[in-house]
Amino acid sequence: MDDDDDFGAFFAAHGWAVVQGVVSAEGIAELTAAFDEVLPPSLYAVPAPNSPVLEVIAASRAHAAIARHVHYPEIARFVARALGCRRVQLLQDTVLLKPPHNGGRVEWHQDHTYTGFLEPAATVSVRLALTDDTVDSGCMNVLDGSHRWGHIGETRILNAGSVTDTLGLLTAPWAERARAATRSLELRAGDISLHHCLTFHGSLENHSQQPRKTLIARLFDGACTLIPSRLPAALAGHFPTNGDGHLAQSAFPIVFQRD
Ligand SMILES: O=C(O)CCC(=O)C(=O)O
Repeated sequence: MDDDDDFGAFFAAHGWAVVQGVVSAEGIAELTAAFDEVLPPSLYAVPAPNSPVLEVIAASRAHAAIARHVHYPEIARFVARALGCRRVQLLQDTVLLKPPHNGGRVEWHQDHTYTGFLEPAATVSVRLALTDDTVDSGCMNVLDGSHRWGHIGETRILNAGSVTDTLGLLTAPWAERARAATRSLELRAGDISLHHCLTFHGSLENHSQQPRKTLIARLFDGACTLIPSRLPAALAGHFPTNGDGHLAQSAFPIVFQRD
């Protein structure tokens, strides 16, 4: 087995993975400066207990450092290794801030609820920690192996104002299984975590005095096809396809391709 096989086998079994020390301290400083332009510290300078999580989508369009990171082939290569696929395309990037003083709970969900316009379910989120993520600062929790439980609930594509709890839809024996499968993904700044779009995940409040800053790239297997009927009709124009139903690279760039 080579490294790719080991990593792919771990991800296939667990539905998540952590890789330490992917981005250097200099890289984190540069990305944090860009992050702070998108979500300025003045937004959370005055303690406001129980504030919601703050998210901005597509910050890469205006910030070169963020664009470089989310288009970096070495990041996408982790996704190719995780999924065992040949081509990886960028779906979206998000900056996420969990405010200090008990802010920013994210309910349990599967990303496929929001990205289920692509089939098969082969989208992976790569989260880069810009600050240390600890249990105290509300690090992300996953349910180990839950990517093999299927998709629970309805898809809510581009029409959901907030992430809602779908773990609560599970019946009692599954809820017990969920408790036993919970893992907390603590990260140091510069580490990444990856999770499959069917892996249940969420995070609790940030009880620390510092913000938790995360940069997320959502990437997908270029072999996925678009299911147009799952998109709101008014937004279909934002999802151009090639003649064969794959999302066009003009809008969703190929960021990694095996020879
Ligand atoms: O970082 C978190 O706490 C939650 C992130 C999340 O829900 C996601 O990446 O889909």
